[in-house]
Amino acid sequence: MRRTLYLIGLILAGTLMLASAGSAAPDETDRIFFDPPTSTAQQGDTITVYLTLDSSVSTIHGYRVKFVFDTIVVRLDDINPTDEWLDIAGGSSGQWFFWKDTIDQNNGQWHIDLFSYFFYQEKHIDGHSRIAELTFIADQFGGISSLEFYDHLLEDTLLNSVPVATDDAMIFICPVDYIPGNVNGDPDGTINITDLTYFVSYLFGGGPAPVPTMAGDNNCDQTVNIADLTYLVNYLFGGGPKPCDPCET
Ligand SMILES: [Ca+2]
Ligand SMILES: [Ca+2]
Repeated sequence: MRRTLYLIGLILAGTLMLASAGSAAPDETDRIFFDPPTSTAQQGDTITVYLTLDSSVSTIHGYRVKFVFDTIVVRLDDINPTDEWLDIAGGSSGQWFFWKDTIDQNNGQWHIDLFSYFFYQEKHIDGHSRIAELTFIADQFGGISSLEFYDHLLEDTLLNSVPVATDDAMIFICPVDYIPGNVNGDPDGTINITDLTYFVSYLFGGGPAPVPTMAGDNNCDQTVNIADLTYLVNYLFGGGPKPCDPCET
């Protein structure tokens, strides 16, 4: 009798373990995405976007992604594995492989093929990990480009495909080439007391207009007036917020 109860207990325990293993899986899907999902830059700026893996369940051997972007809007500067990825791999160059290639350049779009894997090993990546760093140069004033996955693969140690979701990203190049607060339009974009003097002279002394005029719109309400002067004074001397960013309004 005791032996029978013992066997029933074992069967029940096994059933519960199977049930709990089965219930843990459904909503835990690994995800590969670009971080940040949205970038805004001035023309000529360098834009950094991280290829990121959010892994909750997988022990992986490597990844491969193909993505496309608009090369009229942004120019690819470089792609490298992150220190985070190399740390996961084990650091030494004999323990990982990284490869990138431009596989098509049609119609102003570049198609990039990127993959990396660990030699002779698998790694459990638990959580959010930046796996590659992409840098772009913002080329087109006012341009918009998506960073769009069109193929992807996450492999486990047996080279089986692991289910993975992807999220694309967007890059916006600001259509405004002035910096509010840099009222005198100096090339390095500095906002200081010289701008305040210049602005006071314009508003009250018949001096020249801001360069360009909208560089005096410090609160981004599309007009240039004394409220913008108050805003600038508060920024320079009162600990107030920096003049607004017209790319974000
Ligand atoms: Ca200035
Ligand atoms: Ca204003």
